[in-house]
Amino acid sequence: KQEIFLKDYQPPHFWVDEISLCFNLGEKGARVTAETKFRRNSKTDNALVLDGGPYMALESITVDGTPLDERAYTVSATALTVHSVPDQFLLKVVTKLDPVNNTRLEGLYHSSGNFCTQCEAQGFRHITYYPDRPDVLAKYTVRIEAEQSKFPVLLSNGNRVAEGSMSGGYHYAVWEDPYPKPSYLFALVAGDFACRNDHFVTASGKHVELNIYVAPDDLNKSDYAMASLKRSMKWDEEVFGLEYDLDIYNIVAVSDFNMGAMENKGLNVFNTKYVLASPETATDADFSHVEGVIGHEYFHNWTGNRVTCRDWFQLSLKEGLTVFRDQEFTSDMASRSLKRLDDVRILRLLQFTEDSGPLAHPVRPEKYVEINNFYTATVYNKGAEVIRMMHTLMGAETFRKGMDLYIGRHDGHAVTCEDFVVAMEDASGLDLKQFRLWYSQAGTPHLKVNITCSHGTAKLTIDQSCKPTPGQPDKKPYHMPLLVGWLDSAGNPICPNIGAGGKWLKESCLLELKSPREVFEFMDVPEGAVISLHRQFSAPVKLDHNLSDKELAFLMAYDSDAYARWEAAQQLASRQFLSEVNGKPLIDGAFEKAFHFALRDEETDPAFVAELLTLPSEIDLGQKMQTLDPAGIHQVREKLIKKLALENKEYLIKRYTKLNTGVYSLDQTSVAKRRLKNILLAYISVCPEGATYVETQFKAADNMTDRMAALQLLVHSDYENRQELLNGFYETWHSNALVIDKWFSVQALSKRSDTVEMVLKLVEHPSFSFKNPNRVRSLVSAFSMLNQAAFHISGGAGYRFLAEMIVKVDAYNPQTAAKLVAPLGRWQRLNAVAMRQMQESLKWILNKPNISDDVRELCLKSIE
Ligand code: HT7
Ligand code: ZN
Repeated sequence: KQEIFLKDYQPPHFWVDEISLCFNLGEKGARVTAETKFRRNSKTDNALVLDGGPYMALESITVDGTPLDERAYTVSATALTVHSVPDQFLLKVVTKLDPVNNTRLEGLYHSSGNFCTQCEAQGFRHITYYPDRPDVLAKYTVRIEAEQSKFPVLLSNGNRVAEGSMSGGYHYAVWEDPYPKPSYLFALVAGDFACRNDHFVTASGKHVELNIYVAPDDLNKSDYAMASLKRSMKWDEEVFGLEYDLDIYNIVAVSDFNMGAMENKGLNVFNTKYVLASPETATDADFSHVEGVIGHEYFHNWTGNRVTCRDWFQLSLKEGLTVFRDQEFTSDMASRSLKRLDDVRILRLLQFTEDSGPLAHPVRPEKYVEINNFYTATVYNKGAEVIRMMHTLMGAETFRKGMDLYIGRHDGHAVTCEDFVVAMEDASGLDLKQFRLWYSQAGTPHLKVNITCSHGTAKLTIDQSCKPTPGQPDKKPYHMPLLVGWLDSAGNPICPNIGAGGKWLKESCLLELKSPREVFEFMDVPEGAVISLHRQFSAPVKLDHNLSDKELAFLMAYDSDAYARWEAAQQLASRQFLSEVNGKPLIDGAFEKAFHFALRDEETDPAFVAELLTLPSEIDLGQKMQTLDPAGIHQVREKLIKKLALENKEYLIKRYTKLNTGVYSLDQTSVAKRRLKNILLAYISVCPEGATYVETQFKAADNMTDRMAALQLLVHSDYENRQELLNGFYETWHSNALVIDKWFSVQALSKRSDTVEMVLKLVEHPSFSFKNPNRVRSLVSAFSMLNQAAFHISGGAGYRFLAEMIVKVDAYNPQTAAKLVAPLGRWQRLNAVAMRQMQESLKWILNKPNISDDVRELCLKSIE
């Protein structure tokens, strides 16, 4: 497959004004009749070239009612070419599809007895021949015909305009979407579902019918999703002035899905994982993900659907912006500071790792082979950080003006990231010329901050740099906001004078960085004051500084900025680890003292205390080492956990016991307490009496958060009845797929030394399936992406396991298989033996016959 380049973008040769589709659905096959009205846009030659996939059969084709002679067109595996067409015409094409055997889960497929579609990015071409590109917007009318008893629910985009019975036990429904849309937003669902129905009245008084369709047994797990949808609708009106535009909003949950959810116009299709939640089956984190993803898809209605992308290089235009919007939504619904910590953690775990390896690419890539490989943490999460930096630079009010301008200018059009930045510039008057480098340069910038203080003047010298990434050896300096603050010697916020180049915004000062070196001076800084850097994680960078352990411990105790306070704790702990990994124990035990203090803090939000007590993950620590030593990190981290636990045992047990009371509730205070309680239990679990506490919580738990927390600790342990309890959990929950996913994951995340063997056995388990993406991710991704020590176990068994899984999954589902490849490309900082083993695993995959283009593209890049 050939590379496609952003610089080669050309407008389409034909526009489509309207398309009318008729789906006749049967388990033996589906017949699709597409009648498309084309209008010529540019006269290059007379031919019409339409995208089409290799899995459908062309049954008939007419132009303006005249059947085409076989010599008048050519069909290949990827296109239909009609050699000569008039400037305007109606093309009628009938295709035959095989949804039951579609395990790729794109186009039209069958999942748990129901039909559904997935068209982003290029799935529509597997349904009919069409200009399957986001800049061709058309009005859709869709008729669905299916057996009434098996498929009572027939849905598509827009509003239902007709329905009725047909002969042979069939029925039909006709849907019309008044808003022109690209083909990637088309959707159809036919099946047997239960429906949770509700409504929402918009700010302008419009009544919107809301429906969430789930499997009949799951109806009792859909109320949180519905409440989240209503909160999303209200929030978008209040914060962005954006109202819903159709009379009906449908969500359908399916269990076989390549990603989290899909924002099809008026008919979102969701992975069950992001719809179904009840206290018995879902953890607090699951509830929060449901709310976030429901919000994300809803917010796409404006940022993605009404204003869409000109081409797929602009993917971050809708994804980065919509992630930013869903992050803001969650921040407003729950705790802004905790949400920021979660987002920073994810960014560092997924995006920083991506940016430092062979798969690094800009937020707006310049070329791709397989677009599905570009639904990445860089496009989504770094894209959201880029939007957030504009928000920080101009402030919330001006950002809102920029959004209004962007939507007002581009509603109903397919546009570019450049159009967004121009709207922001026009609204704010800021010059974002240099800022645009965030879209075109890959890699994580590195800031080195040196602080010196003399006679009340603090001088900040900030050097920025960015390492080369594939194809980009030299980087220009970025324009970014750096928020900093000051604390006096008692820990109170102060605002010393800043000369030119800085601006105080309440308790934080906004510094704008543009040059490779910037120097700022704060005047009249009192004796003993401490600077707090990188507040709110104001730019997606790595930052080093010359603050002492004592200053970090002080920030960890007093900083009013949650991110900076947490980061101080993380850095203090990291320093202790890294000196221990290198064989030099820290003499003054600054982190241990700070831990002792934080554990006994009963004033601060318990959820935040939990964050302060959570040590940096093995992956975080690995990112800080020149040569990655997964076993060494694991050992030292476990040793420190044990030391902290034993030193604080009585207090840990006392505070745990106090928190382990009260009835279950999902309110924020209860969630916060559970979070702290379960962190404390993790420390207690490594004490001699730990088994009793863990087992008691596991058996007594009345909710999945507490049960899973205990189960994870059981799995890590070598407690006597470990296997028995793990088996018992399976027996109890075997019929709930989402809970069994968790059962696979906890085992994949085990800290035990026999994890690889366990994971190899789990692939043989009757409940494991290579066809179900959730199940594959729950075992294979959890193991290879999150369990650093087990994945890198000496001998290379972890790498060989992952390679085998990639090949097996690829045979059914290339998109899901390709998402597993990245860990095999992270060999650069490993020792020579591990490096070779990883590269051999990549070669082994590449030598397999019939490997997909999706997997090949990533393996080739990873091996370079
Ligand atoms: N816009 C969607 C991205 C997507 C997708 C979703 C489901 C299956 C396959 C997919 N390919 C791309 C999801 C989102 O970002 O909201
Ligand atoms: Zn999205």
